[in-house]
Amino acid sequence: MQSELLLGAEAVGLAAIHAGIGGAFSYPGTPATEILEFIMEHTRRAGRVSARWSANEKVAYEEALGMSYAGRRAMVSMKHVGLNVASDPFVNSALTGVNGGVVLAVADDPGMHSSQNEQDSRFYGEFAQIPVLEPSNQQEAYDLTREAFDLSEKFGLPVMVRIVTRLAHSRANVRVHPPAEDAAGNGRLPPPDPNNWTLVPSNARRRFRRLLTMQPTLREWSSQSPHNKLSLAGPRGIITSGLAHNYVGEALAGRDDFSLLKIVTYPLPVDRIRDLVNHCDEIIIVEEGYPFIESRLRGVLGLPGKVIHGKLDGKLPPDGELTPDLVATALGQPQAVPIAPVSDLTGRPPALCRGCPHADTFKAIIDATAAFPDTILFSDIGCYTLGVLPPYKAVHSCVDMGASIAMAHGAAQAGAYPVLCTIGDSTFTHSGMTPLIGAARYDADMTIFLLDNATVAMTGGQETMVAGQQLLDLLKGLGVPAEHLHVIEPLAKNHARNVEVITRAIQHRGLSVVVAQRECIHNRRKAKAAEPATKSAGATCAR
Ligand SMILES: Cc1ncc(C[n+]2csc(CCOP(=O)(O)OP(=O)(O)O)c2C)c(N)n1
Ligand code: SF4
Repeated sequence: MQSELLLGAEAVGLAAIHAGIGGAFSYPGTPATEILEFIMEHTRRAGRVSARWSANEKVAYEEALGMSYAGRRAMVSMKHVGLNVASDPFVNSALTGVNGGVVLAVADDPGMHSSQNEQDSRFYGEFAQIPVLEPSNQQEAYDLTREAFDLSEKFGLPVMVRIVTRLAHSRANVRVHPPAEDAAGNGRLPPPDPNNWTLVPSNARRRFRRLLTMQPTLREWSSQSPHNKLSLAGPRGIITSGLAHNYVGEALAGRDDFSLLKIVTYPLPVDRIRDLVNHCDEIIIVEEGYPFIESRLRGVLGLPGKVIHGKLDGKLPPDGELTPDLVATALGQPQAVPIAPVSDLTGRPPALCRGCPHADTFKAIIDATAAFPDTILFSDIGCYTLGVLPPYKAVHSCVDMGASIAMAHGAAQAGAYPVLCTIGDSTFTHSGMTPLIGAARYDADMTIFLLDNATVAMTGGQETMVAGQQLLDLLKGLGVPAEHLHVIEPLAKNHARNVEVITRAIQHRGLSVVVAQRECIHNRRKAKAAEPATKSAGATCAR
């Protein structure tokens, strides 16, 4: 058996390849990005796996579902908030069911290292009523992802694999198994009855009843799963899952007086939980994310005669990531001996890179709006969100991808003036185009800044869907009048002209769009470094 040193995210990607997928679909988002990047890198020459970025997570999910319908296995991966975007096809796919196995790998971000919230995807799994697997280490990330494809085909349902940042982004040796026998195509299963996939009410009711009648089977599978490990010892019990299992193991090193249940499968393995609860007087639940297991264990009325601890009674903090020390303290164990810091560098706030095109755009916006003290600037998610920080302090909102245009339209309808918004090229094609259609249709009194740096910079420089002239054509096609579509090149030498163009756009009492076109400097460097050696003078990319 071979062994490979893999990130948790890479272990998920490799397992999908070894399970014989026909395709992998995703939209970039930390900490899930490396799943598709790994699959792209490792299947580039194989040819039989289609691995490419999608326009957004909903599209990625639907592409995976289409591949499944056509009889091939499909992997779809995203960060947790991406599942909000993909939730419509995700929830409905539990009714349609799947043909080729569909595995959804979701990476949650407790502690919000690079996210706007720390929602827990297990709730989505329960909401859709599908099986969820939660690995606690890189080996399990590999093993469970492979198994998830078999489960998906066995139950005819999508299966979710939930990982978290610290697992996705840490490495360990993983023993890998030979690729599935039929990995060269994984057959092409015959298409299902099209009525199953066509959710008109008569079919949808039938398919929803199928999903409901499957629930006892799923609960039975979960209760019988050998992945959920129960060891009964003393009257103090611990229920743990995912990454938190490692912290419990570390805290208990050398102690065997606690009873312990490790949960890996959802719906919750009720029989195993009952065994532990019957055996123990006091139970602490240690889980990464929201108190999902804990809230279900407590129910509405609690468990009479049992003492339950966790995030809901303050034994563990309700927000942020768990740490080995937090868990040790909650279990009444000594904390680990502190490791001396390797340096005394203090933390630094993030900032736009020196030479970033967004910096020049913000400088021009700030000077152009100096005469308008009531300016509101809605922003979006990307490197340009850093315009909220000094020295710019120009950004007044950042809610979710694509929100800037719709929020600006709402504010314009409230009579606010001037209303501005900034959105990057990738965020625009992710979910900014639809609100623009409405703003153009009603000639909303607002100015949109489309920051075209020709890449998805914030997540590491993935390729963008549309940039340059194509983006300008797209804007016109969506209804932006040519006379109010302006292009600027954000460079210091153009500052005066750019301020003048922006001022004109703001003074126009209707919709204006200013496209700031200049490539991200890291993208430029990457492109230069990729040029033949004789031509290249550039440094390697810093990110
Ligand atoms: C729903 C969702 N998906 C993915 C992400 C991760 N993400 C943050 S910003 C961003 C795109 C940024 O690209 P762009 O809008 O072109 O701006 P740039 O960073 O290039 O300036 C992505 C994919 C997210 N925050 N939310
Ligand atoms: S990565 Fe590119 S877009 Fe992002 S801050 Fe740096 S230069 Fe600007």
